Amino acid sequence: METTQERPGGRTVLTYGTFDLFHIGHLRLIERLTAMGDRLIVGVSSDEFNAAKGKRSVVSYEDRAAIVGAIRGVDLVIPEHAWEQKAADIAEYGVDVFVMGDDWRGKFDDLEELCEVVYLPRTVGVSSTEIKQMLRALDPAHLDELQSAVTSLTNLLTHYRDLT
Ligand code: C2G
Repeated sequence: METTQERPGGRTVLTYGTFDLFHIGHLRLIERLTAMGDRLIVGVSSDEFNAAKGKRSVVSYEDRAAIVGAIRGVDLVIPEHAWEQKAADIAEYGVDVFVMGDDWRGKFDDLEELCEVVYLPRTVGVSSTEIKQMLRALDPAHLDELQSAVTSLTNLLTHYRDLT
């Protein structure tokens, strides 16, 4: 991975994200980004900025940044501290194309004055939120709730069957 001093020629691509509980949707996006240029810069949301986004990530910024930085084709990881830093990052790193998943479609069109803006289709069926929900369902405390609900339903069905 390069340091901020190296400025190779070619087309520079930029994206941002939380990348919590890194999953195939994140990987498919980054793979497509690496095919769009010669240098890929990924802004990873800091824990504090996540809180501002109303998100509490499971994995720390340091670990999320390390995971993203280890992916083949990611040349530089920078911290994302605020919504407003994109224009300055685009200027500082000579970004040619800014790319986000299409759940953000239209949200960053103002950056079209500075560089190309592209929204790519999200990978359907996976998200950090869904993974968290699945993990919660496996939580023993939650399983007790489910068990008592199943018992009540079974008793109700048995009672109903006795009545008919
Ligand atoms: N993504 C995707 N497919 C999924 C899930 C996410 O393509 N199944 C994309 C999103 O569209 C986004 C990137 O992966 O472009 C990172 O997603 P998140 O980690 O959820 O980041 P987000 O909360 O969207 O933060 O300033 C921009 C924000 O930091 C983006």
